[in-house]
Amino acid sequence: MQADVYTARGNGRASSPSGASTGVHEALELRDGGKKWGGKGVSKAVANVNGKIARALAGFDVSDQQGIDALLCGLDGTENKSRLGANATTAVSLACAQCAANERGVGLYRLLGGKKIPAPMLNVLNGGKHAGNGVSIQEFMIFPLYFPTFSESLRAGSEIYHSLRGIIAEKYGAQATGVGDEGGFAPPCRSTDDALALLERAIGECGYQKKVLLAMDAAATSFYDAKSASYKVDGKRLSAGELSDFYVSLAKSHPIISLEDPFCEEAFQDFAALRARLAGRVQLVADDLTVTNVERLAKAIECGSLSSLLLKVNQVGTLSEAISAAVLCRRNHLGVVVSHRSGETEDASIADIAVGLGFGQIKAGAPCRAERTAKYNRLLQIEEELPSGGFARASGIVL
Ligand code: 2PG
Ligand code: MG
Repeated sequence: MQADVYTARGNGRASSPSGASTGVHEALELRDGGKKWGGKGVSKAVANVNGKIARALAGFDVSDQQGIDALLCGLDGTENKSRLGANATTAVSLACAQCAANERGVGLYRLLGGKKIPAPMLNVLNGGKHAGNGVSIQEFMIFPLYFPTFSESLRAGSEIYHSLRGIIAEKYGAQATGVGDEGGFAPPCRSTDDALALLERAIGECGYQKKVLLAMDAAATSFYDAKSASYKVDGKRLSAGELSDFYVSLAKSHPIISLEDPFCEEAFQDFAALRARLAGRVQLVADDLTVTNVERLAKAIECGSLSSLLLKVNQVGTLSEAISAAVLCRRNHLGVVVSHRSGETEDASIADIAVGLGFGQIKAGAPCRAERTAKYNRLLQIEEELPSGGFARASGIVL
């Protein structure tokens, strides 16, 4: 949902996205329920923006982001934004940030202080809840890391994406080249190995073997069975230990440099054990485990569960709270991957946030569909504005 903020000197617009594989600990996205829009309407959240929130914010200094976000949290008064809706608070919080940038005549990334353009993780093959192809792992990404500029890394990503399309058409037929939620293809691969092999072949055909690595988001909560405490992957039931062995063997046979949510959203210790096994080789990213929430992140840090945090503003509901999570990561020498959602909008604020925070990594889907390309196009625009380019390459990855 979208919010607009107006002041005497400027205006700002932002939208809150939505996720298909949401973590149970995320802030609540307020939907209307009932029959209209299949229950997915947001008229209650819109009424909260136009009513309570608008009244409370009238006359507030839009450049005081922390003050605005504290006010939104106070007004909501719940642990998980369930009164106002995190969709309402996220849209307003980001619209205020955009308005403050607009008042000063600069891009939001400048207001956030950074100038490092992130390396993109492009999700080119979709599975799990983002596709209907029977593939357990949710995201297979290409990570063009070793290029001198962002635009060159994006070009490589785009070339590989189109080469992958040809390979899939040849192997599974043209009908298998439809795309999933994040713009990646969704072919009926028989195994995780098969999917990774397709990506490697596409990278090889484009001649980028040494410059483009692989990343995966397992989103393992979606294939975890709590009753039997096991995971169903590639048609097999695996214990956490067996799943850990599976990831270690995948990392041996494929050039995987980043792995997100390898276990379910409560498995702090399993994350930590795998992180130790893959130390120095693979970045372990926490998403559903930590949900951009400082308390859960602190617990994950204490357990040693992650090397980088996946940061999504709408998981927590305000920009300031998301920034607090990023600050905690910086203090603990952890990385941050700024991320889109599977249900995105044309809003490109995450591109500015990624540059502004300066951790050097963004995950924004395939180079396909306008809600994904909006983020990449914004990064290209920022690259033109930054004289030195400021591209992060592989520097933001924490292994
Ligand atoms: C994820 C996200 C984005 P969703 O799991 O990392 O790729 O998916 O928005 O469905 O939670
Ligand atoms: Mg994820």
